[in-house]
Amino acid sequence: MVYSIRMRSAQGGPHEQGGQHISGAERLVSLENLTKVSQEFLERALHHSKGQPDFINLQIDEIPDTSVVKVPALSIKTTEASSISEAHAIATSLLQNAHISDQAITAAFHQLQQNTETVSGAWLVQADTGAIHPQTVRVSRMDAEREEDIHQHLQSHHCSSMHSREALILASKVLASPHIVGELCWSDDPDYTTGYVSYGNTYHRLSPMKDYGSPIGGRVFFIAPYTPLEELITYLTSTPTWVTTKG
Ligand code: WAQ
Ligand code: MG
Repeated sequence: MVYSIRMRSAQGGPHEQGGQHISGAERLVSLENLTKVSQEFLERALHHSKGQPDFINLQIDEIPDTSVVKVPALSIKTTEASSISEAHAIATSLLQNAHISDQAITAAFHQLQQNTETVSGAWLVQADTGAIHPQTVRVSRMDAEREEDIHQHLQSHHCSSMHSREALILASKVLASPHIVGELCWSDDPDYTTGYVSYGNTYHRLSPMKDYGSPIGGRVFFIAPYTPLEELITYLTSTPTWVTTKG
Protein backbone atom coordinates (compact mmCIF):
# COMPACT_ATOMS: atom_id res chain seq x y z
CA MET A 1 0.00 0.00 0.00
CA VAL A 2 0.98 3.59 -0.55
CA TYR A 3 -0.58 6.68 1.00
CA SER A 4 -1.63 9.84 -0.76
CA ILE A 5 -1.06 12.76 1.54
CA ARG A 6 -2.12 16.29 0.67
CA MET A 7 -2.23 19.58 2.45
CA ARG A 8 -3.87 22.88 1.63
CA SER A 9 -4.03 25.95 3.81
CA ALA A 10 -5.88 29.24 3.55
CA GLN A 11 -6.51 32.48 5.35
CA GLY A 12 -10.00 33.84 5.94
CA GLY A 13 -11.59 30.41 6.16
CA PRO A 14 -11.57 27.32 3.93
CA HIS A 15 -10.90 27.71 0.19
CA GLU A 16 -14.47 26.70 -0.63
CA GLN A 17 -15.79 29.52 1.56
CA GLY A 18 -13.67 32.19 -0.07
CA GLY A 19 -10.45 31.83 1.96
CA GLN A 20 -7.22 33.04 0.34
CA HIS A 21 -4.94 30.14 -0.62
CA ILE A 22 -1.66 30.17 1.32
CA SER A 23 0.04 26.89 0.44
CA GLY A 24 -0.45 23.28 -0.52
CA ALA A 25 1.53 20.11 -1.16
CA GLU A 26 0.99 16.51 -2.20
CA ARG A 27 2.99 13.31 -2.07
CA LEU A 28 2.68 9.51 -2.22
CA VAL A 29 4.46 7.86 0.69
CA SER A 30 4.88 4.53 2.44
CA LEU A 31 3.24 3.87 5.82
CA GLU A 32 6.71 4.14 7.31
CA ASN A 33 7.09 7.77 6.16
CA LEU A 34 3.54 8.92 6.78
CA THR A 35 4.08 10.45 10.22
CA LYS A 36 7.25 12.27 9.19
CA VAL A 37 5.71 13.75 6.02
CA SER A 38 2.48 14.71 7.83
CA GLN A 39 4.54 16.65 10.31
CA GLU A 40 6.59 18.29 7.54
CA PHE A 41 3.39 19.36 5.76
CA LEU A 42 1.93 20.79 8.94
CA GLU A 43 5.13 22.76 9.57
CA ARG A 44 5.02 24.06 6.01
CA ALA A 45 1.41 25.12 6.41
CA LEU A 46 2.17 26.96 9.62
CA HIS A 47 5.30 28.76 8.42
CA HIS A 48 4.81 30.20 4.97
CA SER A 49 6.05 33.43 3.45
CA LYS A 50 2.50 34.24 2.31
CA GLY A 51 1.28 34.39 5.90
CA GLN A 52 -0.39 32.51 8.71
CA PRO A 53 -3.32 30.27 7.72
CA ASP A 54 -6.46 29.94 9.81
CA PHE A 55 -7.57 26.85 7.88
CA ILE A 56 -5.45 23.74 7.24
CA ASN A 57 -6.68 20.58 5.57
CA LEU A 58 -4.45 17.50 5.81
CA GLN A 59 -5.89 14.53 3.95
CA ILE A 60 -4.55 10.98 3.81
CA ASP A 61 -5.90 8.22 1.57
CA GLU A 62 -4.70 4.65 1.23
CA ILE A 63 -3.99 3.56 -2.34
CA PRO A 64 -3.24 0.06 -3.66
CA ASP A 65 0.27 -0.09 -5.21
CA THR A 66 -1.14 -1.69 -8.32
CA SER A 67 -3.22 1.36 -9.21
CA VAL A 68 -0.21 3.67 -9.51
CA VAL A 69 0.67 4.53 -13.12
CA LYS A 70 4.20 5.49 -14.20
CA VAL A 71 5.18 8.48 -16.31
CA PRO A 72 8.66 9.70 -17.31
CA ALA A 73 10.28 12.73 -15.69
CA LEU A 74 10.71 15.65 -18.08
CA SER A 75 14.22 16.69 -19.03
CA ILE A 76 15.40 19.99 -17.55
CA LYS A 77 16.71 23.18 -19.17
CA THR A 78 17.47 26.44 -17.39
CA THR A 79 17.56 29.93 -18.88
CA GLU A 80 18.38 33.06 -16.95
CA ALA A 81 17.08 36.18 -18.60
CA SER A 82 18.19 39.71 -17.86
CA SER A 83 14.68 41.00 -17.15
CA ILE A 84 11.13 39.84 -16.51
CA SER A 85 10.04 40.99 -19.95
CA GLU A 86 12.85 39.01 -21.59
CA ALA A 87 11.89 35.88 -19.56
CA HIS A 88 8.25 36.33 -20.62
CA ALA A 89 9.31 36.73 -24.25
CA ILE A 90 11.28 33.45 -24.05
CA ALA A 91 8.27 31.77 -22.39
CA THR A 92 6.07 33.05 -25.22
CA SER A 93 8.32 31.67 -27.94
CA LEU A 94 8.53 28.27 -26.21
CA LEU A 95 4.73 28.14 -26.01
CA GLN A 96 4.54 29.10 -29.71
CA ASN A 97 6.85 26.16 -30.46
CA ALA A 98 4.23 23.99 -28.78
CA HIS A 99 1.68 25.30 -31.35
CA ILE A 100 -0.24 27.25 -28.73
CA SER A 101 -2.01 30.23 -30.30
CA ASP A 102 -0.98 33.81 -29.54
CA GLN A 103 -4.49 34.39 -28.27
CA ALA A 104 -4.14 31.57 -25.74
CA ILE A 105 -0.67 32.74 -24.65
CA THR A 106 -1.95 36.28 -24.09
CA ALA A 107 -4.96 34.97 -22.15
CA ALA A 108 -2.66 32.87 -19.95
CA PHE A 109 -0.29 35.73 -19.06
CA HIS A 110 -3.25 37.98 -18.39
CA GLN A 111 -4.86 35.39 -16.11
CA LEU A 112 -1.67 34.82 -14.11
CA GLN A 113 -0.76 38.49 -13.79
CA GLN A 114 -4.16 39.36 -12.41
CA ASN A 115 -4.21 36.44 -9.96
CA THR A 116 -4.34 38.78 -6.97
CA GLU A 117 -6.75 36.45 -5.21
CA THR A 118 -4.62 33.34 -5.21
CA VAL A 119 -6.35 30.13 -6.15
CA SER A 120 -5.06 26.72 -5.17
CA GLY A 121 -5.41 25.15 -8.61
CA ALA A 122 -4.41 25.64 -12.24
CA TRP A 123 -6.36 27.36 -14.99
CA LEU A 124 -7.27 25.29 -18.03
CA VAL A 125 -6.85 27.36 -21.19
CA GLN A 126 -7.91 26.13 -24.62
CA ALA A 127 -4.69 26.09 -26.70
CA ASP A 128 -6.38 27.20 -29.94
CA THR A 129 -9.04 29.73 -28.88
CA GLY A 130 -7.63 30.93 -25.54
CA ALA A 131 -10.96 30.26 -23.81
CA ILE A 132 -10.51 29.85 -20.06
CA HIS A 133 -12.37 27.13 -18.16
CA PRO A 134 -14.11 28.77 -15.19
CA GLN A 135 -12.92 26.25 -12.62
CA THR A 136 -9.33 25.64 -11.54
CA VAL A 137 -7.94 22.14 -11.02
CA ARG A 138 -5.55 21.01 -8.30
CA VAL A 139 -3.29 18.14 -9.40
CA SER A 140 -2.79 15.50 -6.76
CA ARG A 141 -1.58 11.97 -6.06
CA MET A 142 1.89 12.14 -7.60
CA ASP A 143 5.46 11.68 -6.42
CA ALA A 144 8.87 10.53 -7.56
CA GLU A 145 9.05 6.76 -7.81
CA ARG A 146 12.58 6.76 -6.39
CA GLU A 147 13.76 9.65 -4.28
CA GLU A 148 17.48 9.14 -5.06
CA ASP A 149 16.85 9.18 -8.82
CA ILE A 150 14.82 12.39 -8.93
CA HIS A 151 17.33 14.01 -6.61
CA GLN A 152 20.14 13.00 -8.95
CA HIS A 153 18.20 14.22 -12.00
CA LEU A 154 17.64 17.64 -10.41
CA GLN A 155 21.15 17.83 -9.00
CA SER A 156 22.73 17.15 -12.37
CA HIS A 157 20.98 20.31 -13.61
CA HIS A 158 22.07 22.32 -10.59
CA CYS A 159 18.63 22.60 -9.10
CA SER A 160 17.87 21.03 -5.80
CA SER A 161 15.25 23.33 -4.26
CA MET A 162 12.01 21.92 -2.94
CA HIS A 163 10.23 24.20 -5.43
CA SER A 164 12.01 22.53 -8.39
CA ARG A 165 11.43 19.02 -7.11
CA GLU A 166 7.71 19.50 -6.64
CA ALA A 167 7.20 21.50 -9.83
CA LEU A 168 9.10 18.95 -11.96
CA ILE A 169 6.98 16.12 -10.57
CA LEU A 170 3.75 18.03 -11.11
CA ALA A 171 4.73 19.15 -14.62
CA SER A 172 5.76 15.58 -15.57
CA LYS A 173 2.38 14.19 -14.50
CA VAL A 174 0.49 17.00 -16.23
CA LEU A 175 2.32 16.79 -19.54
CA ALA A 176 1.94 12.99 -19.64
CA SER A 177 -1.73 13.58 -20.38
CA PRO A 178 -2.41 13.37 -24.13
CA HIS A 179 -4.79 16.32 -23.73
CA ILE A 180 -2.27 18.80 -22.39
CA VAL A 181 0.06 20.53 -24.83
CA GLY A 182 1.95 22.79 -22.45
CA GLU A 183 2.12 24.58 -19.14
CA LEU A 184 3.07 28.06 -17.93
CA CYS A 185 3.86 28.61 -14.24
CA TRP A 186 5.48 30.84 -11.73
CA SER A 187 5.21 30.68 -7.97
CA ASP A 188 2.97 32.84 -5.84
CA ASP A 189 5.58 32.66 -3.07
CA PRO A 190 6.95 36.22 -2.71
CA ASP A 191 10.54 34.97 -2.36
CA TYR A 192 10.59 32.66 -5.42
CA THR A 193 10.87 34.28 -8.86
CA THR A 194 11.81 31.31 -11.08
CA GLY A 195 9.03 29.81 -13.17
CA TYR A 196 8.81 27.44 -16.11
CA VAL A 197 7.24 26.49 -19.39
CA SER A 198 6.85 22.81 -20.15
CA TYR A 199 6.02 21.19 -23.47
CA GLY A 200 7.17 18.16 -25.47
CA ASN A 201 9.38 16.37 -22.99
CA THR A 202 11.14 19.34 -21.45
CA TYR A 203 10.76 21.43 -18.34
CA HIS A 204 12.19 24.86 -19.24
CA ARG A 205 13.09 26.78 -16.08
CA LEU A 206 13.01 30.53 -16.62
CA SER A 207 13.98 33.41 -14.40
CA PRO A 208 12.97 35.98 -13.39
CA MET A 209 9.26 35.56 -14.15
CA LYS A 210 8.14 38.19 -11.61
CA ASP A 211 9.42 40.82 -9.18
CA TYR A 212 10.94 39.62 -5.92
CA GLY A 213 8.34 40.16 -3.16
CA SER A 214 5.31 39.75 -5.41
CA PRO A 215 2.62 37.32 -4.19
CA ILE A 216 1.19 36.97 -7.68
CA GLY A 217 1.67 33.66 -9.46
CA GLY A 218 -0.13 30.59 -10.67
CA ARG A 219 -0.41 27.90 -13.30
CA VAL A 220 -2.01 27.49 -16.70
CA PHE A 221 -2.43 24.12 -18.43
CA PHE A 222 -3.02 24.50 -22.17
CA ILE A 223 -5.51 21.92 -23.36
CA ALA A 224 -6.00 20.53 -26.85
CA PRO A 225 -9.23 21.13 -28.79
CA TYR A 226 -11.98 18.56 -28.06
CA THR A 227 -10.46 17.55 -24.73
CA PRO A 228 -12.80 15.30 -22.69
CA LEU A 229 -12.72 17.57 -19.64
CA GLU A 230 -14.09 15.15 -17.09
CA GLU A 231 -11.61 12.45 -18.05
CA LEU A 232 -8.75 14.96 -17.91
CA ILE A 233 -9.78 16.31 -14.50
CA THR A 234 -10.10 12.79 -13.08
CA TYR A 235 -6.58 12.00 -14.29
CA LEU A 236 -5.11 15.19 -12.83
CA THR A 237 -6.84 15.03 -9.46
CA SER A 238 -7.17 11.32 -8.83
CA THR A 239 -4.90 9.01 -10.81
CA PRO A 240 -1.98 8.01 -8.57
CA THR A 241 1.22 8.59 -10.55
CA TRP A 242 4.90 7.75 -10.09
CA VAL A 243 7.31 9.97 -11.96
CA THR A 244 10.23 7.83 -13.08
CA THR A 245 13.76 8.84 -13.98
CA LYS A 246 16.19 7.01 -16.22
CA GLY A 247 19.82 8.02 -15.92
N1 WAQ B 1 -2.20 21.64 -8.91
C1 WAQ B 1 -2.60 22.71 -9.64
N2 WAQ B 1 -2.16 23.96 -9.42
C2 WAQ B 1 -1.28 24.14 -8.43
C3 WAQ B 1 -0.80 23.06 -7.63
C4 WAQ B 1 -1.32 21.76 -7.91
N3 WAQ B 1 -0.95 20.70 -7.20
N4 WAQ B 1 0.07 23.55 -6.72
C5 WAQ B 1 0.14 24.87 -6.95
N5 WAQ B 1 -0.69 25.24 -7.96
C6 WAQ B 1 -0.92 26.58 -8.49
C7 WAQ B 1 -1.62 27.47 -7.45
O1 WAQ B 1 -2.39 28.43 -8.12
C8 WAQ B 1 -0.44 28.15 -6.78
O2 WAQ B 1 -0.84 29.37 -6.23
C9 WAQ B 1 0.51 28.32 -7.95
O3 WAQ B 1 0.32 27.19 -8.78
C10 WAQ B 1 1.95 28.41 -7.55
O4 WAQ B 1 2.26 27.31 -6.73
O5 WAQ B 1 13.01 26.51 -9.99
O6 WAQ B 1 6.50 26.77 -6.35
O7 WAQ B 1 3.68 25.91 -5.32
O8 WAQ B 1 12.42 24.72 -11.10
O9 WAQ B 1 3.95 28.45 -5.30
C11 WAQ B 1 8.53 26.64 -10.07
C12 WAQ B 1 9.89 26.05 -9.89
C13 WAQ B 1 7.92 26.76 -8.69
C14 WAQ B 1 10.83 26.48 -10.97
C15 WAQ B 1 6.47 26.91 -8.76
O10 WAQ B 1 4.55 27.12 -7.37
C16 WAQ B 1 12.19 25.85 -10.67
C17 WAQ B 1 5.86 26.92 -7.37
P1 WAQ B 1 3.66 27.19 -6.06
MG1 MG C 1 3.06 28.85 -3.46
